[in-house]
Amino acid sequence: MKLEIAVLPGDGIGPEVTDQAIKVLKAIALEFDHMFKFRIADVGAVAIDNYGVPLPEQTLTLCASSDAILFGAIGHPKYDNDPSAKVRPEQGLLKLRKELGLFANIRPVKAYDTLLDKSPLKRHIIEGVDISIYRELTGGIYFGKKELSGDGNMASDLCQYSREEIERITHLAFEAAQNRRGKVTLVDKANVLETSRLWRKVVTEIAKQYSDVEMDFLFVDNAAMQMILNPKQFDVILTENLFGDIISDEASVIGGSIGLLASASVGKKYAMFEPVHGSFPQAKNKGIANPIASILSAALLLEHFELFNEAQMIRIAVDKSLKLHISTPDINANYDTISTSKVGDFIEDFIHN
Ligand code: GGG
Repeated sequence: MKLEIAVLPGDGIGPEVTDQAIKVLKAIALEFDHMFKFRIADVGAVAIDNYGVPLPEQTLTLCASSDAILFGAIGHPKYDNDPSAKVRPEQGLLKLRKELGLFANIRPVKAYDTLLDKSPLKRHIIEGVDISIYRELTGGIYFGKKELSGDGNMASDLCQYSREEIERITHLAFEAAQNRRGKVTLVDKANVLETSRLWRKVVTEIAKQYSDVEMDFLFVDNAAMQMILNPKQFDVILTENLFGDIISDEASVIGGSIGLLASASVGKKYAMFEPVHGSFPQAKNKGIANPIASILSAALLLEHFELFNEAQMIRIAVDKSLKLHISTPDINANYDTISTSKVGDFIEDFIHN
């Protein structure tokens, strides 16, 4: 297969983890006789430095003319503590999702057998956990009108959802559940929020078309607690933008590190693959960033193009690396530390052998 992949490494540890994913994809291309072409562009703080905007026109054009996008991470501390900053790295990612219509962010969460004792949660609670989170990505409070009063003492962010925005991701979530354990949990705050009540109404209607899928609802505060108390009850979690962002970071504790959590963002036409983690600036260029989330995002990219054997090869290599403690310090505290690129080298070698 021939694939043109736009690569947006971004900021902080983004470039170093993305390098490892590219290394692994190149190994897959060689072993399985594919042709992957990588074209790199700026996004985030690095794009602001180079072009004055977080998503330059040429980056967007490149993404729109590629088969898929491999994204690293964005964010820079100099913007975090500056409330007056007019441009921010994160705007690049949000604009990219909106412009390309990437409305569903799929975040698989699983407990790795070899890391069961790494999680602060008890082994019997997390053993066997396998959740797929469907986070709505182009609506809600992230994209509603934002206002700050003239005196700077009042601010608002509008949370808005349309029926159509809810419907399209709901169908994806139910289709996913049909191929999994047949359950969708809608996470909302319908006792308080009007948008959540619309979500419940629309999801309940759509659920009738999927009689083989069980559906339940949880308020987000309860869902946050259930994720720690009894995560095995979840199969597919369907939720809006902000709740999905928070719940999935919480769920990463089950796997043992957010450095293991990959994601796919899909729309009607485009697809982007990125680690769930951010730019982790403190770790930049120290060789301590975990590349597995980025490498597993590459596996999701392959699955998107139905290259299942290739993706499976990456997953087996990742499992093996974890089993042998070929891991970065976030999950390897009791063993010798392995650098970001050494983890990538191990997975690359495994694929070649
Ligand atoms: N790789 C994910 C990343 O860079 N996240 C940084 C961020 O600001 N994300 C906002 C969001 O996911 O909503």
